[in-house]
Amino acid sequence: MPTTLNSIAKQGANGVAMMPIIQGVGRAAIEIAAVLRGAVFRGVLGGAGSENVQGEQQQKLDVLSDEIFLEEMRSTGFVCAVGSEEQEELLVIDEYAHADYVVLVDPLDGSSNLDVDGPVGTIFSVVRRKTANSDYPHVSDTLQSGRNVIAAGYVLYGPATMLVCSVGDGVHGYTFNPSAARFELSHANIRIPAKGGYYSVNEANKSSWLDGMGDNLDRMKDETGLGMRYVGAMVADMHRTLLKGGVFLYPADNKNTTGKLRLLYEAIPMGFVMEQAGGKSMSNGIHVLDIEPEALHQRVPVYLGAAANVDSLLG
Ligand code: P6P
Repeated sequence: MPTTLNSIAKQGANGVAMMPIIQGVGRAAIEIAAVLRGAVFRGVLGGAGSENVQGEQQQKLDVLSDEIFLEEMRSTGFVCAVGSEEQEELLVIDEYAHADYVVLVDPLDGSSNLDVDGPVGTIFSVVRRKTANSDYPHVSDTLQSGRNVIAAGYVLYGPATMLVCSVGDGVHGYTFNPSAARFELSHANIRIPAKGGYYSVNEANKSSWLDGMGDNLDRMKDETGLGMRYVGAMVADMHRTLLKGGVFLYPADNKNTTGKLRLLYEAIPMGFVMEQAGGKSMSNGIHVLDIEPEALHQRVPVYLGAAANVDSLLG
């Protein structure tokens, strides 16, 4: 009997909620994957004619994926609010404003790949609210370090649709089985290889990196001899790093002086997964999971991968 998302390990008092929340992520993933497959025929590729809070052009599918994800989180009954890359403010789910959990999400990461049929993903993280259940959820409920993450992971929309997640007991990969119309365990207890793999970075930005990261990368390349792969969608680059080894990095540069990737719904969930898989996640000289968030859309530099490669990179 295949292992499905119903087997999500129970983690103490949180176990009751984690399974329905991750099942909700799975339902959203199935819906989003179906929309992506038929997007070109439904006229939903391309720009939405709007910008997100980051000032980035929203793709129509960014908006649609955000709506799908929010609806599935609402249907769990355990989520009081969602912090989304696509929404400037915290989205409170009013009928469940008393519920215990807050979810952070990048609903469709790497959406600039869509027009060329490249891989994209969804990234999520779950924390218990800080405010009392009797209070109305507040953005401060999202501003928690990665040490408070209860569950996190990502969906990769590639040749297959994979949901990779952890509830704090290792990292497990579930692949959508079309014939059974459900996610089934395909990669139990993923551990990042200590050696080998690739370095993954947009090297075109190298001349504008801050903090001497250009020289650091050259030194790491000499020390490790790693090849390079880069897709331009964090989920795809992170997934390859997790399975094959190496390091994924997005340093701060003259344009993004505090980094490009978002702390709460990119760096922290990916850092949690990487560390649960035996890897290392660093930013500005400390562990990503130790950063105390100050804003919902805060950006940070990230260095995620096998410990030896991250250490070689950061010196
Ligand atoms: P660049 C996608 O826009 C994203 O947020 C991440 O998914 C990805 O790792 C990064 O930005 C790519 O940025 O500057 O290389 O296109």
